[in-house]
Amino acid sequence: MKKVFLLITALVLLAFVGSASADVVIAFSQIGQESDWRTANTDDLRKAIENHPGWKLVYDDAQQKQENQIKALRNFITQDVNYILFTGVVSTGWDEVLKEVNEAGIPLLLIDRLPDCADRIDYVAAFGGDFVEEGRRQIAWAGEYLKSIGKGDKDVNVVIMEGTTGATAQTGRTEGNLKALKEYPHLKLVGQQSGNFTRAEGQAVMESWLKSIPKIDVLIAQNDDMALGAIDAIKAAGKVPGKDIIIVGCDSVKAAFDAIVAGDMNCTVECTPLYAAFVVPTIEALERGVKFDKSVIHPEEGVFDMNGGIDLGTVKSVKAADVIATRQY
Ligand code: GYE
Repeated sequence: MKKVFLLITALVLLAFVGSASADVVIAFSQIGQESDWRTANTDDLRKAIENHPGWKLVYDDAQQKQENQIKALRNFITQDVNYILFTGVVSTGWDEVLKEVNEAGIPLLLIDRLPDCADRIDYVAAFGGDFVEEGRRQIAWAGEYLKSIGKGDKDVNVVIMEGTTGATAQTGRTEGNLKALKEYPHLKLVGQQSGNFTRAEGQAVMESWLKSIPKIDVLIAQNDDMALGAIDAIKAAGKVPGKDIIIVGCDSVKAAFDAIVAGDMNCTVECTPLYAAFVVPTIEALERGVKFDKSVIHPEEGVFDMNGGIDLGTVKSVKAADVIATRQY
């Protein structure tokens, strides 16, 4: 009798372990924690996956190092996870490891920064910002805003603070920035340097520019964190951010909205980090057997500023103060 009881207990335990390990395991190779955008992106995906019944998250923070991401991806393969979410710190150097993911037959979802090998590998779908368009919008906003205040025919000095060198978000935004500058010949480029997408480096780069460039009228920062760091540097130099220097950021994080409402910053071009709304239904569909065909999806995004109403062709700016209460990140 005792033996039968033990056997039944063992079988029940086995069944339990079996069903627990039948979780859908989703592994996420994240770049690091360089910005408010990144934190919002991690939190959004983490919450959605961890709260989903039957799903389990395996998370890896690569601390901005490509070699850490390569290691993490190989660990995911060894663990035989069910899905991999991937965004690369830089755009090049992923061919080999992503082909290994393909060979292991693990469905790959590309998010945020697309690797340059995207055409040569298999993936389910790609979700991320249209970085070239974001860069175009930054310059177009500055050009159109200056026109709207009657300064469209005056030469102004522009500096571009770039993101992490080689990141798709940096190469794309720079391409958009530089192309759009040709449409606004009165915007003169007088400085171009990386602030690595962080607040601290944004502050340091602005400090050095303020010492070395005699006159700066417009700062284009490829993310809001760098713009916020630059604002600190501008204040410390005794200048008035948002007035002496027009500041255009990117991402549209809460702190940028606060800075715009406070009058320290003029505009932020949106790049949403909220990918769970795409990732969750896609994995649910894959689980139901739906097939995907390497589609690239850019979310619809806005532009937010002090007064609203600046027409950028593809989008019109919205007054930040009017929508600040509805923002999720
Ligand atoms: O703009 C920046 C972050 O890849 C879109 O990375 C992302 C960028 C974002 O660090 O704030």
